[in-house]
Amino acid sequence: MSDQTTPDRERALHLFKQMLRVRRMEEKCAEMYSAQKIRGFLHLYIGEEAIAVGVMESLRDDDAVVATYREHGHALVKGMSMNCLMAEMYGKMSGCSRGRGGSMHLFSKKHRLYGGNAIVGGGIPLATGLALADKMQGRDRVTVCFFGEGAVAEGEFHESMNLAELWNLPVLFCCENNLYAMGTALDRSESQPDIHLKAASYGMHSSQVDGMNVREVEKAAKSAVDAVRRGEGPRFIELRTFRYRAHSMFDAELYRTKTEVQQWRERDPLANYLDYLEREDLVDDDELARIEQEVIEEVEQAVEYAENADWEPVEELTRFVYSEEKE
Ligand SMILES: Cc1ncc(C[n+]2csc(CCOP(=O)(O)OP(=O)(O)O)c2C)c(N)n1
Repeated sequence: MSDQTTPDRERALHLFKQMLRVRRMEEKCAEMYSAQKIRGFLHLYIGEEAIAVGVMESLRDDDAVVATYREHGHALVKGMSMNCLMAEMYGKMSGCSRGRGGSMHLFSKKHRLYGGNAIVGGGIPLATGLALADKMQGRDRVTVCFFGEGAVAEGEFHESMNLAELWNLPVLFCCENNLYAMGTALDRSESQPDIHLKAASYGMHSSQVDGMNVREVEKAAKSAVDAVRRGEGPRFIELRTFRYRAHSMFDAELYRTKTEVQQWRERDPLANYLDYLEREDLVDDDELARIEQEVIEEVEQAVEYAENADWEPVEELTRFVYSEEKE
C-alpha cells in the first residue's frame, strides 16, 4: 500500500470512486424505496461517505467492522458486493443475510462485517467482545466500531469504554457525530457535546476530526489503526459530519432548517475532494467520466441482480427460528 499521507493519482481516484459508489448506490436505494421495491426501514448515509471510506482504507481484510443501521456504505467499502447488498435490501434470498435482515442488518462473516445493528449502541459491546477475543487468542487484528452520537447516552457505551481501556483492547471506536439522533439535537441532550472528551475521561486516547474531509479521516484513522495494531490499546475518533437526508424514509425533519442542511451541503465530501483532485491535477475529465460510468453500471447491475433474484420459498419461513437439528 502506498504512503497514505501523499496520495498518488491511482490512490486518490480510488478514494473518490469508493465515495461515489456509496452515494450512487444509496441514491438508487431511495429511488427503489419510492417505487416500493425496497420496504421496511431505510437509513441513508448520504453526506457521511468520507468516514467509512477514509477509515476502511487502513484496514486489512481480516480486521472486523461493526456498524449501525446506517451501514450500507460500511458494508460496501469493506468489500461486500453491491449485488448481495441490493438483493438484501429487496428482501431476496441471495441477499447477504438471506433477505431476512434488510437494510439495517447487513452481515458477512467472510468479510468480517458483524452488522448492521438496529439497536442504538448495540454494536459497541459486540465490538469490544470481538477485540477481547482477538487479544485473548493473540491475533494482531483490529476491530472498528462505527456508531452515532446518540449511542453515547446508552449505558453500554460507558461500560464498553471502561472495559476496552482497562483491558487494553485492540479496538477503534468511530463516533459518527452528525449532530442529530433522530430529532434530538446533540446540544439539547448532552451536557458535554464534545463526544471525544467522554472517551478521554476513561483514559482513552481520543481525537476529533472533520468527518467531511476524506483525507483528514484517512490520516487520523491510519495513525489510530497502526497504534491499536501495535498493542497500544483502544483509540477513539469523533468524526464531525452531517446526514443530508432525513433520519429514515419516515421523517418530516421538523427539527432542523433547510439553511442548516444547505450549509453542510457546501462542505460535501465528494465535491470538495473532487475540487482538491482537480487543483492538484490528479484527475482529468475523461477519467472522471469513466469512473462515473463504471459506478452507474455497477449500480444498474445490482438492481438487475436484485430484481431477478428469488424470494425465499414460503415453506422455509420458520427455518432458522430455532437452531437446526444436528446430524
Ligand atoms: C436502544 C434503542 N433506543 C432507541 C432506539 C430508536 N432509535 C432509532 S435511531 C435513534 C437515533 C440514533 O441516533 P444516532 O446514534 O446519533 O445515529 P444516527 O441515526 O444519527 O446515525 C433512536 C433513538 C433504538 N433503535 N434503540
